[in-house]
Amino acid sequence: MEEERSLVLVKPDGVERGLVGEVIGRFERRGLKIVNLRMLTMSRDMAEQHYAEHKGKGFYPGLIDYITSGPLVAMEVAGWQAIRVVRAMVGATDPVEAAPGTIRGDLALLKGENIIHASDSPGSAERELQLFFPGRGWWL
Ligand code: D4T
Repeated sequence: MEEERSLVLVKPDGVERGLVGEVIGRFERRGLKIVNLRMLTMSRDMAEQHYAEHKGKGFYPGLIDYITSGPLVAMEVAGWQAIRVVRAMVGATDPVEAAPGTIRGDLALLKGENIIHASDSPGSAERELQLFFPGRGWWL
């Protein structure tokens, strides 16, 4: 655990609600750096790769529909223990359980529309970053 990179998504509901600047601003004010950024609409194929671990679960079809429903913003966030720090700032998966002061605790209400994703380990961060930023390097 030291300098780390996390893949963060502002999901389609977050983009639709105009929360991209709010989310990026929180990371920047914390001292984290945005070192890669792109807006895209995920294909179903890409969504199935990103959420492979959830395949077969009851909420999976709705999750794929939701994440492919419109443009999202993907970013690579870098900094000291970035994976842990970003997850703490994002809050619990179910916004009802998310502490006030966290992104979900302040800005979201429903588990199926929780506005943001952040990598949960260095291994998933590397896999997710390659999916959204293929061929990226570590020079930034
Ligand atoms: P993501 O991956 O979107 O950052 O969310 P988390 O890491 O916080 O949570 P997760 O992978 O367990 O869930 C992925 C995604 O599925 C939705 N979801 C999850 C849902 O709609 N119902 C559920 O019961 C669960 C567990 C929310 C986030």
